[in-house]
Amino acid sequence: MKDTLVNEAYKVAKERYAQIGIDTEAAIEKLQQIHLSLHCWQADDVTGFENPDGSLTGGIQATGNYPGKARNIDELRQDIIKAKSLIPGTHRLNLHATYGDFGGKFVDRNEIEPKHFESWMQWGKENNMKLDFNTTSFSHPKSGMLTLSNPDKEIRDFWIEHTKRSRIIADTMGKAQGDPCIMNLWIHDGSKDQTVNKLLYRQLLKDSLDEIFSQELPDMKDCLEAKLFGIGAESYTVGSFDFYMGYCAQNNKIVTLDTGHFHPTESIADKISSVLLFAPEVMLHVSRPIRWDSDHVTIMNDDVLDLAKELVRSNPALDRVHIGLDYFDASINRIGAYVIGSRATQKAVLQALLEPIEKLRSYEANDQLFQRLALLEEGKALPWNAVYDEFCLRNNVPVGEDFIATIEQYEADVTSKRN
Ligand code: RNT
Ligand code: ZN
Repeated sequence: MKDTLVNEAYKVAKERYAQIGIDTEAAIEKLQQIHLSLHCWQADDVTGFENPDGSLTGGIQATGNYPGKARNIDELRQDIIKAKSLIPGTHRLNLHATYGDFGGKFVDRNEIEPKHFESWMQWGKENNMKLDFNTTSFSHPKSGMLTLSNPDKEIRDFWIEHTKRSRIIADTMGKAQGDPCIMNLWIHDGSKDQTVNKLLYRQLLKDSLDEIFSQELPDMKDCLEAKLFGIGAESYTVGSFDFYMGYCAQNNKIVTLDTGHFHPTESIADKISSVLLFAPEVMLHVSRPIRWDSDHVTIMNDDVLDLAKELVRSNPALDRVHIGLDYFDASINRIGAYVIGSRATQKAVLQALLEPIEKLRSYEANDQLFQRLALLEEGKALPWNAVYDEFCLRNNVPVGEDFIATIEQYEADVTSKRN
């Protein structure tokens, strides 16, 4: 894309927005401050380095076998650096506990330590990426159908130990980067068929969490991710939304909202203004469910746009919401998947930042509802894309579809040679 063309289009867009009282420079500045938490697991289909030959369990699935997935820590890092070079702004990296630098040795989940993530902390510093963290209770012989809610104390204690250690790792990362590491806890605990002792497992999960959180750690923050159902756990999920909403409200923990974890017609956007009244912060897992929690690559669809708009409209929600991505498509170029999803999320946030919210609110307050709807509709076609292009240019990343060629080149030079 010619720089001058981008600049000219931006100049016109800037004036057009000024006509409705919107400062595009302020929107660009704000977007620059939004650091996405990029999920490390798109690069290798949620395999990790604990047992690269193991299969993915816990009711989640990466479908497809597109060639070139990262096979080790160096390849994963190389791919993430490539993806990052095509996404404007500065972003975080979200690691799962199974992505430690285990040096080829088997380290069980109840043995992980900060030293296994030292090279990541170093790498993060060198590459200007702060780290977030996740416990991993799936894809392990002790995963079964119940982990932290297992009536078998030995298994429950194993996962409590894993989670306690994960929090210490997250805290060490937070300290090292001078910014809290956000640690997400998602467990697949549930049941395929009708369950008659639901209360018991939820009581056990609550007790496990209470024990885990009894240790105060200043440099990390906990977030808890609910889910509706998983493959093989269709009838009952211990960690449902009601469960975690209650737990987080009572214990001042961050609520993780994964856009694939609700009934298909439920609006995740509508949850923001409610959840933030009762929980301190929200962590988002922006994903694209198709018919189920399929974890397709995020695109700029109405769901994502609505969500982004709520973040801005529920001001100051943007300051209390962490935006992470969570999808794993193994059927297309994986670096391309990162770039598409990240840029789509940013484009949605930018459009939200460019909304003539004052005017819309005054229409609403005055019961001018035709006017409100008309301005919302007209707003969709305002030249936000020229602002995004300018944002890319200022961040020295390819504008528009130009990143396709860069990824094709990387595929020819690097990923296609892996097998
Ligand atoms: C699963 C959850 C969870 C995982 C990652 C890999 O449904 O969304 O966040 O996708 O932890
Ligand atoms: Zn998720």
